[in-house]
Amino acid sequence: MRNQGWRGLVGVALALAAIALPAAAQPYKAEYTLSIVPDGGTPWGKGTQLWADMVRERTQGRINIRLHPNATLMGGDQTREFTALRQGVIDMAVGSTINWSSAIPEFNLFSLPFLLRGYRSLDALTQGEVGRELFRRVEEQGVVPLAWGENGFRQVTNSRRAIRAPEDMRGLRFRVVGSLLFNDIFTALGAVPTQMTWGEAIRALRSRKIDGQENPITIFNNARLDTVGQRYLTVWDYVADPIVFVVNRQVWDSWSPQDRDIVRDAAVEAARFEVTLAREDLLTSGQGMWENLEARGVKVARLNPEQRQRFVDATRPVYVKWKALVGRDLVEKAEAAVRDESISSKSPSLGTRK
Ligand code: X2X
Repeated sequence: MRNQGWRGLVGVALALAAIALPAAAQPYKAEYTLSIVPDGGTPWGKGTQLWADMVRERTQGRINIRLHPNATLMGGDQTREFTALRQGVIDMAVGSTINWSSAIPEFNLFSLPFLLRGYRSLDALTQGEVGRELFRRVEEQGVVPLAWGENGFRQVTNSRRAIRAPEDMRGLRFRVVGSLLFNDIFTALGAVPTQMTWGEAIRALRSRKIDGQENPITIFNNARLDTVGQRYLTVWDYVADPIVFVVNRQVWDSWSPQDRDIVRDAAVEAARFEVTLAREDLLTSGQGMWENLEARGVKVARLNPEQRQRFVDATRPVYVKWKALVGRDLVEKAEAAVRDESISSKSPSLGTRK
């Protein structure tokens, strides 16, 4: 009896050790890499830096994170970021749903043309069941998602002429990001899309190899695209680009439960700050945003409901094709969430960016 009791205790001790060992076996790294695609001066960059700073401070330096902006950890190729993260080449990232859509096709949801109607509808997706489902997809790929941030609603700019109708885009050469959905949208609108990384895009705009691009206003301003001839901007809010704060699974598992809590809480706080900065037009300091652009020689065009509808109609076949590719169930859930939101807030439609 006594002998058996002793053996039982050993068994329990071994079992406990087995639980504790993997964490103990993986020591903390001296420094963790944190990747982002744009410049550190963007809202995306500032929010990410805040995450790193809060974690370093709250863990008393146990988790020491270095931010690597401008996609340098992937040699500029932003579409490889998620794979590098999965493989542990990168420890952490705050990445765009567009850039990661090659690994997670469901992320193309936010790029379905004209699905979204303002910030509230975007929040209804990321903060609701759709957001949770997308986080499960990320988890399944061996990456730990912690919080949603935001690059922003993407606006179209070019150096040639004002765009108020699909015909205005005919023949113009646009840089598009790395999902074929964007090629389809721009082709449907009669334009000539070319896929490039963001670094290549800035160079191609400067040398006038392309006529235009599409990005949120904060990215436009950070890169000062007005100084490379991008004189026409159309506010069309055709897609939005949420970003996700994540950690590689092995790295996450190597941290103590307390440290994981610190990293998660800091991600949530930093993401909240980041979204506030990204929605510059809602900030008092950002009220003059559009006027500032005009003062720098950028002609800003806004679409009225009829004009917007022509873009919706022209891109409808693309929406239908990609709805099937993203997953009909998920898209229908998203459509219902957008509809419910617009009924509950009675937001009219276009221009309700609150
Ligand atoms: O490449 C872009 O256009 C950017 C910076 O917005 C993304 O990373 C999706």
